[in-house]
Amino acid sequence: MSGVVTLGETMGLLVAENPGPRPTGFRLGMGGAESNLAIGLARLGVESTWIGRLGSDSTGDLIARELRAEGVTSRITVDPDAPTGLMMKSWPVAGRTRVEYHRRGSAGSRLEPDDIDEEVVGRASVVHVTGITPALSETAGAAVDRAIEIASGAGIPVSLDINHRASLWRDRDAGAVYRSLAARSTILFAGDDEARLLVDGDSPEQLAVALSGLGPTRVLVKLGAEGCVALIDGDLFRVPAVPITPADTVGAGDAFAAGYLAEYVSGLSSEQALGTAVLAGAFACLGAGDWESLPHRQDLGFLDGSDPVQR
Ligand code: KDG
Repeated sequence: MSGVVTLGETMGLLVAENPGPRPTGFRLGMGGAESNLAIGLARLGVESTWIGRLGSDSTGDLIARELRAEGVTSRITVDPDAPTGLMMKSWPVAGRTRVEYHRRGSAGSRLEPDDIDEEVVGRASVVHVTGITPALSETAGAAVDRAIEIASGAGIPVSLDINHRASLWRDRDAGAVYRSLAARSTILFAGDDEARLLVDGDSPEQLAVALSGLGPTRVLVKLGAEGCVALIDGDLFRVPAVPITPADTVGAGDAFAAGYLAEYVSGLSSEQALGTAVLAGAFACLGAGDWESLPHRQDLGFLDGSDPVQR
């Protein structure tokens, strides 16, 4: 088994140490929706594999090292002709986060179907993709299609997180691409705004029903501070969020998906899986990095409403 297998772009992430409209003091880390998920799973004790392309540069080395340190298996194609992408995160005013991308032509965006290791994907328990990857380039979109094709051929569930990035799509029709991916997925994660790019609906419950009409049997509509609504094999669930004071909400969706998938692959009940999902999502908001505050399994008890003092 190769555990949960995911693919996508991971970039260097420069986080401003001095916030404000003219931020300074950027510290280099890394981030990417799919590798955030892979780290979240590894921290919860679930084997995970990340497939992607990195440049032959120090940012690429840093990403490979961090993933190794976090216990994520990676299948990296080193691209000698393109740099690892970069993004910058800052806080122009309190409570508002600005993310700027420097990723056009990056190594990650040059992912292609031949980078998808058939043997690794064919041994997965779940194959997880996001709506970011097809926005990066035609070859990256074809790589997603290839991974789904291998998974479907082997009877492996496909998990899709919409993860809409408006700036990557510009005037292209993201909704049509998302609907096509959803039709080939078993598990679908979407924020309520993202869901409306695929289907019509007012309430989260209506959106979940409409999304399941596209094909997935497990639909999870993320509602941020309101928690989530899920329609799983015909049963409807509403789970409140775990109350916290958020430092930075970027990465919370990846954490939520990691929490859910960690319990799904272990065969836990929907209630347990959704409970871990909202807990992991809350943890992700506690720090400024996209994945650094993701919980290890033993951390979950700090936010689960039990005794506030742990000895
Ligand atoms: O979900 C968190 C991501 O936004 C971040 O880590 C970077 O993958 C990323 C993207 O493309 O925005």
